[in-house]
Amino acid sequence: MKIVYSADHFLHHAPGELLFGEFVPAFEKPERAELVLARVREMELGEVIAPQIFPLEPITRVHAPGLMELLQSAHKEWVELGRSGAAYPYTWPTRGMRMDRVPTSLDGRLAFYSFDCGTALTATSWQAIKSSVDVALTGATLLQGGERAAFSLCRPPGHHAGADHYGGYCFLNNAAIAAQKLLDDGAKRVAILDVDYHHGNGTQQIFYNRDDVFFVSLHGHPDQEYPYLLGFEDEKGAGKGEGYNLNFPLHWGTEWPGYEAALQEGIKRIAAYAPDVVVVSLGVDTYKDDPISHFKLEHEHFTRIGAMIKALNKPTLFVMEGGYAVAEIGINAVNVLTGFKG
Ligand code: Q9C
Ligand code: ZN
Repeated sequence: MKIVYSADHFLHHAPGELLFGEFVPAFEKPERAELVLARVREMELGEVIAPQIFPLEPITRVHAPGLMELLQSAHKEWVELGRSGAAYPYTWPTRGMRMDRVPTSLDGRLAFYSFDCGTALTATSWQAIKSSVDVALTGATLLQGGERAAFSLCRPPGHHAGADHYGGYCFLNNAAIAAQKLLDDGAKRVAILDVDYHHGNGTQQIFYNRDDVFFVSLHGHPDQEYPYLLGFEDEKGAGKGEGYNLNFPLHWGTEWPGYEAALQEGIKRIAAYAPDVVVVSLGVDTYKDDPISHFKLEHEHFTRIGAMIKALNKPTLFVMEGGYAVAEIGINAVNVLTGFKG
């Protein structure tokens, strides 16, 4: 399969994140994509191509203009305020606060459009964010050109970004934008299978009221795990979208048998949906040694995940999401893809 990659991802390198009371180096760092790329080459997975450059229009199909504008201008405004370092929010809206008007100040807009303190904007982040979307959209184009599968080596990741909010190291939802583009260009139904360790809250929110995207996510139980406020089993979609959202919250310590059973059920439900295309939000932070996660998958299980997805026999776009056991991220991500190739 072809791999879409851009070195533009280096332009997003956060200085760090506030985690459990300490400012720590960013887990989501450039080395991640480089090690996946190195493993792709080592395993001769396929030709590595550069993304096409798309207009902003496919992004506006998914995201609010105010969010897009903030991601582009936040750091410049930050510097104009005399500040150094990267732009972070430091307050968030809560019940009873005004959500019917967008603040005009920079700090107000950072608060309004974000949901955590781990997702920094630097002077050049926007170029990497936009390029990551182009990597995903180019992968979608490959499927439209008749390829059975493609791997969009996106960085920064996307699945925590909703229509009008960013967080969880994610700014724009690469997988959702690619899925929407496939629909806009003629697909009738797209299934998104999210195997990242964290709940794909952004993707769920974007498609929650719709029946043309079936979202299935396996993730750390929100009773225990980030993002804590979404990803429960009883979130099944709303309105026309009722029945088209499926969450498998799994507890800390989940090992392959429990994971496999949930994945098998999710895949069965996707097959019943009969999608034209499958988009996989491919996070490998389910790995046993991931520094911020609590599942117990081993290298060989990623190969099994790929083989199970292959059994759907659908055109499949893999979009890179999380995975922070950096030394092993290449093995785990590429195992899914070689498992898929069979
Ligand atoms: N409990 C992705 O994998 N911080 N994002 C968690 C540790 C946020 C992960 C803190 C994790 C976001 C794309
Ligand atoms: Zn994750």
